Amino acid sequence: MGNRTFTMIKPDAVGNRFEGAILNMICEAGFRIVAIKKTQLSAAKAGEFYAVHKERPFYGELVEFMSSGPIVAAILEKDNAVEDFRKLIGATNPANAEEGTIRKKYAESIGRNAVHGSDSDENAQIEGDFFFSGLEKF
Ligand code: 3AN
Repeated sequence: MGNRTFTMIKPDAVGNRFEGAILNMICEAGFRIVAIKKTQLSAAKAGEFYAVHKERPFYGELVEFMSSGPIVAAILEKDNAVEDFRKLIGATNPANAEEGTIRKKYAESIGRNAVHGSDSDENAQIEGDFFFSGLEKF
């Protein structure tokens, strides 16, 4: 069980000004912010981040959306971080997300689903390193 995960508040949620409310839910759920930044991905960088989904039919749409506006990237710390964070964000499709989850509250659709959460300890490490240097983690 790892104690870190990686998240992005996606362009839909940033555009809708839900950053503060989402960060508040994350902190209230017991996660500590290890690193955080607001940035905008180029299409090339978004493509690199989501390279594992290259063969999926929605890859082009995903890359276009994720580079369409600013995002907030963060590394979060808590016991059992990856699993607990995925519970907090809810199902990929907000229509299937449980009450009280971030996606239920703030996501618009399966593509514009407000937040990203790593799906394994290994990916949490890779994704955190994609955005943050050692000097940016506290
Ligand atoms: P999750 O983010 O819940 O781990 P994945 O890994 O299946 O979900 O998908 C990665 C991202 O791709 C999702 N966050 C979502 O934004 C997007 N996505 C997944 N399925 C679809 C779909 N059918 N249509 C459009 N975008 C999708």
